[in-house]
Amino acid sequence: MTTHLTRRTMLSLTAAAATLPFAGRSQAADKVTLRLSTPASDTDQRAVALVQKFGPAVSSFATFEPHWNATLFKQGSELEAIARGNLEMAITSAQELAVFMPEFSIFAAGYVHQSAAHQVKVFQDPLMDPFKKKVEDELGVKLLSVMYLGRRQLNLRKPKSELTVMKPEDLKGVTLRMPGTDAWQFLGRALGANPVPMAFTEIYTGLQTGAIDAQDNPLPTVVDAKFYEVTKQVCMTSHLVDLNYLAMSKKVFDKLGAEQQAALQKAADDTADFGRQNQLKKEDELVAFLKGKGLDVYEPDLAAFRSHVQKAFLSSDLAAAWPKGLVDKINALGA
Ligand code: KDO
Repeated sequence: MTTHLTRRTMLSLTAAAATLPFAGRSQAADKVTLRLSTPASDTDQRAVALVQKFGPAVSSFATFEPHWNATLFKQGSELEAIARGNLEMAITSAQELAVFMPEFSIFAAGYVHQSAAHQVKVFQDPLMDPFKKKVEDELGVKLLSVMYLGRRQLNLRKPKSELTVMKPEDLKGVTLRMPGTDAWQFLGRALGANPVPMAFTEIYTGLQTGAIDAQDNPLPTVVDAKFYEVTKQVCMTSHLVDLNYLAMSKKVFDKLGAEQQAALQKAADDTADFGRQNQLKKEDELVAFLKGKGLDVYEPDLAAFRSHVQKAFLSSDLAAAWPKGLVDKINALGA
């Protein structure tokens, strides 16, 4: 599932897409069809928010057609699909964008974002403008809103009695599934584990068969994807306050009238807000749920994880691509 496209290929793809006829608009109803592809399931809070808020809010001029569980495009190939003119919308990530624009890895680095509110402040701050512009210019993708995925935690097959994870050293030799891009794999190594790439839709079976020892995701995902059925513990590292971006083809967006564009932007922001509130509530409630299912849920030595992960990122090749002074600017927007 690793994306092999280079930035140069992307530039030629967007140029080719610009010459295609406008494929998304159905002539009969004169409504634009907005197909969204994501690995998320239909019960994920981002999906619920999109169906309840986004679809209805744009229905006077657009038909929103979501495809869940990576059934339309596989995880990690959505940006390419939009750039080629084959898809209108996706839920993408900083890690996926970093494949094409390495500086995006700053938003994928462990212990950088501090909270859901901090993510919103960063996304709305002028510091994001050059990032957003580059994505539009080079991929033909418009980042509409920032969606809250949640605090990522370590979720392991072995019970705590067999493996207690207090420090990064305790993860030595643990095969940790991470999504397939470099920024993700780096995070897995920075945590002290042995990361392996695997698509989201394969995690459950990977845990069930023992192909992997662990996976990381926020608690709502652990529950939504039923990973608790095939794991025995959650170590609450909160190593990444994870975000996704609601993304759209810029070409499709630009074809809309000014009022429609404003309505669509508001719909995206309302959707992200609604999903964020629901996700935060779930994160709070689900510790009890998971304990009720028999899992050990506990906090490790957070200071040890934070310093290990931060040190790894700051001295990495990834950080070499970060604009100078940006970490300080991001920190200044935090609590
Ligand atoms: C995952 O593959 O672990 C991940 O959580 C990565 C996110 O960026 C996002 O793609 C998410 O999966 C999917 O939306 C499924 O929840």
